[in-house]
Amino acid sequence: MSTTVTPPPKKVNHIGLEVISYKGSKTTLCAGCGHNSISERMVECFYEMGVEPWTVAKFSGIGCSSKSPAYFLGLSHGFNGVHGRMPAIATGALLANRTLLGVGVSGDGDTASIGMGQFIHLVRRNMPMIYVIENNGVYGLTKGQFSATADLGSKLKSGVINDLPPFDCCALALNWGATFVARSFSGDKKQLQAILKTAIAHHGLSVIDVISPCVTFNDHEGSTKSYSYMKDHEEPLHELDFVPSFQDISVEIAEGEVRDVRMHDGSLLRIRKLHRDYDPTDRLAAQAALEDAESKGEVLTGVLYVNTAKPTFLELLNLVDEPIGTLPESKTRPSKAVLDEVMEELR
Ligand SMILES: Cc1ncc(C[n+]2csc(CCOP(=O)(O)OP(=O)(O)O)c2C)c(N)n1
Ligand code: SF4
Ligand SMILES: [Mg+2]
Repeated sequence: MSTTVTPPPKKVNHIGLEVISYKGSKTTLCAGCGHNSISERMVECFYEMGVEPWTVAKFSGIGCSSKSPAYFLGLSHGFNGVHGRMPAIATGALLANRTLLGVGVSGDGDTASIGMGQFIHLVRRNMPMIYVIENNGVYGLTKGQFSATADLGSKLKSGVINDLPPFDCCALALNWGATFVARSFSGDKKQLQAILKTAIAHHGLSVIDVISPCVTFNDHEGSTKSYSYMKDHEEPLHELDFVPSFQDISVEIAEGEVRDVRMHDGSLLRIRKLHRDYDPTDRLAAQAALEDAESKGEVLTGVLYVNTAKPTFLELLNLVDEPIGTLPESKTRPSKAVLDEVMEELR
């Protein structure tokens, strides 16, 4: 007698997609590279948030980090640009189609060395997109030279000491008006998940600096971007949880235990205090906290700053709701009569 075995039901998210719909190609990065963990978090977070992958556009520059968008969201749009020029490409694409959810992945070299000018203008504009910096303190792809985020006194494998002070991309982003600024560690799964999900819900630019060790060129003693350095020096500001808008939020919480920040789509960033009082809506306090941590050699992680009120670049430009890339010529080009009138006025 034959029995029919019913396969177990497939696990899907709230829009009915399996996790495989959020995966990308197999990674070609080194085993143990922090960037691979960040790609895994991307897959999990977009799946759990139920984002339609075809509404996402991934952008990157050049570097091991910039290769990583190939390893998640294989059904999304993607553009791998020139080194340090990803912000201009992302800005153009998102202006042409404002309905896309932009996800930029950059490196510390791509952002803070060659791409600094582009990065700072993206921040100034509050371009609505997620901007992840996979920060390992070196140019991994070109064999481990110091980048502009390498800490003063940090040592290369060859023994060379870095004698220049670092740029802190979070401090720069805070200074120039970013509306969501966070720092995390590729080895801190829970924190990075909550930060990425909040960034998906955020209405504005989210700058996320993730310390992401390069196991091949910058994971030795004397490096300040290694796994062991981060284990000893990471100082989480708070414990984070993200409650999406489609989930029941009626969990019993004792008064004073957590602070909720309501995001644009109604979801909540739930912040549980650790050792200190920290208000992530106070920009000056965030800057002071970063400076204090730097003077103590600590790496402060968590949501440093969030501002849900500032208009985005798309709002400032007063763009039409429809993607301008799909408008017919009759709507985007003045008629011959209008052009003739303009010419007449200039006579
Ligand atoms: C215009 C230009 N200048 C220099 C290079 C060489 N180059 C390729 S990747 C890279 C640095 C990558 O470092 P980072 O952005 O930190 O990425 P990682 O590989 O560390 O993830 C450099 C200098 C290039 N490809 N293009
Ligand atoms: S060289 Fe470094 S940054 Fe590049 S893939 Fe290998 S571990 Fe990652
Ligand atoms: Mg790097």
